[in-house]
Amino acid sequence: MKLLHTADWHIGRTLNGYSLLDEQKAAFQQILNIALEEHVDGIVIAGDIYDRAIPNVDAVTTLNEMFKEINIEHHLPIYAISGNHDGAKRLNYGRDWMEYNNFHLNTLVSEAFKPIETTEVQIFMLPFFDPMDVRAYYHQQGVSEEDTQKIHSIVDAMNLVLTDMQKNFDPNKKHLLITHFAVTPNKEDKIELTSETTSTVGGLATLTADQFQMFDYVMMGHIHTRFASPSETIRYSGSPVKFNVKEARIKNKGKGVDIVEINNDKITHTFKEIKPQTDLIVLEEDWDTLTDPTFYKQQPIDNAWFAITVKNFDRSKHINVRAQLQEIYGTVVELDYENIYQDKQDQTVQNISELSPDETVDQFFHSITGNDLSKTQKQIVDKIFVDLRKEK
Ligand SMILES: [Mn+2]
Repeated sequence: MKLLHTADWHIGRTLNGYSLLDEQKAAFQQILNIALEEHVDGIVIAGDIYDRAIPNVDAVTTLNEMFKEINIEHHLPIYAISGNHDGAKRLNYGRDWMEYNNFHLNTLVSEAFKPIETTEVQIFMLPFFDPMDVRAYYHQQGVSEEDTQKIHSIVDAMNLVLTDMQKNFDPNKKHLLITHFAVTPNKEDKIELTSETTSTVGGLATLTADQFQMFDYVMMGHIHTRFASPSETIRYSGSPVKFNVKEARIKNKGKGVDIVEINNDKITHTFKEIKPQTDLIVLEEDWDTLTDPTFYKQQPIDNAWFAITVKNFDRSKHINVRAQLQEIYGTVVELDYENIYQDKQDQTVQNISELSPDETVDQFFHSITGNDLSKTQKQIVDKIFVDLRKEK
């Protein structure tokens, strides 16, 4: 059996207000092409399919088209679960109908215990959950409230769920798990998590690789880089698209999907790259360099988004900085300055809560330009604050 493993599509996501939908569509076409070239038996989407619980109309329409292409046009099975960004109940709509076409979608803990069976494998699909969801599930199963109260952390909850899954293991088959959590290599090692949502996992304890050892292979979502995979058999595919500037800073770490091949003797994974349609480039240079044609002509200015930090910048000497940079680079999704007065600023800025509003403006102006407000400028600031107080 051969599966394509992807996760964290976050359809509908924006980057500082810029829609990523076209980028996500381009990535999707590549994912589909890889699936067809590799003749996979299905596509695994390990959670965070949408970016939010109530996605906008464009996002819903786009995802619907994607699923249609995979499942109806190309007859490829889909194995999908919800992540912490998805609205579990909403995404669950239509589940029973889709099942008829090999579109498997689990969004509730209660759906995780019955695997999808082929002649060689059992695929368990465990959506993202909160310890509270697991308490509710076991309470429904007739476990006393006293006992469900003992499920404190995500680790407690996961151990219970995995143990009950294991009861349904067929010893003659390989056991695969699709899930959506932050899992670390072992209790001692802490890896840097790049998902901004890890704090919502709940509980103080962290899930560790050893908890999942009963599975032959685990396909995960939640952390957006495959380099966070805790072991050879517990893998993150990473997101197919770069979602933020922090990710763009990490050079030579392309996005992609995994092709997972399940054979009798072993399970292997092969990374397949997805090329960005519009790349996100981080530049940190002096103003003179940024506006020097010999520099910017080497940049993919027709075909990329830029996050720019202007170094050693004297803002008093320039106006319309963003406009000038956009003239050269096109879309500038993020603009920062490293001020030449930075040191001075550190000395002069006092505890901001001790300053009056006009003093705050005064200090800000000084830290940016190195000058004090003129008499006229002070009058303008005063007038604005007086007007604001009136509005209150
Ligand atoms: Mn995610």
